[in-house]
Amino acid sequence: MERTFIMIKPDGVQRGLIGEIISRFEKKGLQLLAGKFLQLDEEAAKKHYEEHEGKSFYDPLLEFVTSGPVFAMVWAGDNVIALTRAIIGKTDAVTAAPGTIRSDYAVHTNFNLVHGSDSVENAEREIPIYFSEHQIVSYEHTIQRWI
Ligand code: RTP
Ligand code: MG
Repeated sequence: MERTFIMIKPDGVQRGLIGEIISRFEKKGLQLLAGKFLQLDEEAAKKHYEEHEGKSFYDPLLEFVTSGPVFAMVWAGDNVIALTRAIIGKTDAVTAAPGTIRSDYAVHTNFNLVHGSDSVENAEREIPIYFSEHQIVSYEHTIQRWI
């Protein structure tokens, strides 16, 4: 089963959207495998966003994601990476499709509420930054029969 790393960013937490965001993934029929409320230190943030080092938005991005608590999760399901990216919407709230999280709730690219891994390689690289394997559960998801 494909896995992905999802993180509700500090703006999503502060705006009271944890439940709303989790609800969208739950209602889709995806399976929650792990969840953790934490504040990122600079080292973890740098590891997470290493692919963006040197870009113009890198420093503000690090400052933003370390500015307050985040809610980190692992979700699973067939095509979970593509499905969660579709539910989240494009990076820029202006071009994100209506009905996506970023279109419905975000205004600026810099504060776009939620992160989702963009490939299997990145998901498997990001998950261990936040979770050890024993913190990730494995259970029969009975809803799978219906979706
Ligand atoms: P994320 O990694 O957070 O899920 O977002 P993403 O894939 O949609 O976008 P990505 O290109 O990976 O960029 C990571 C985060 O950096 C900020 N960003 N700002 N001002 C800009 O042009 C710009 N581009 C990216 C956003 O917060 C984005 O989510
Ligand atoms: Mg990304």
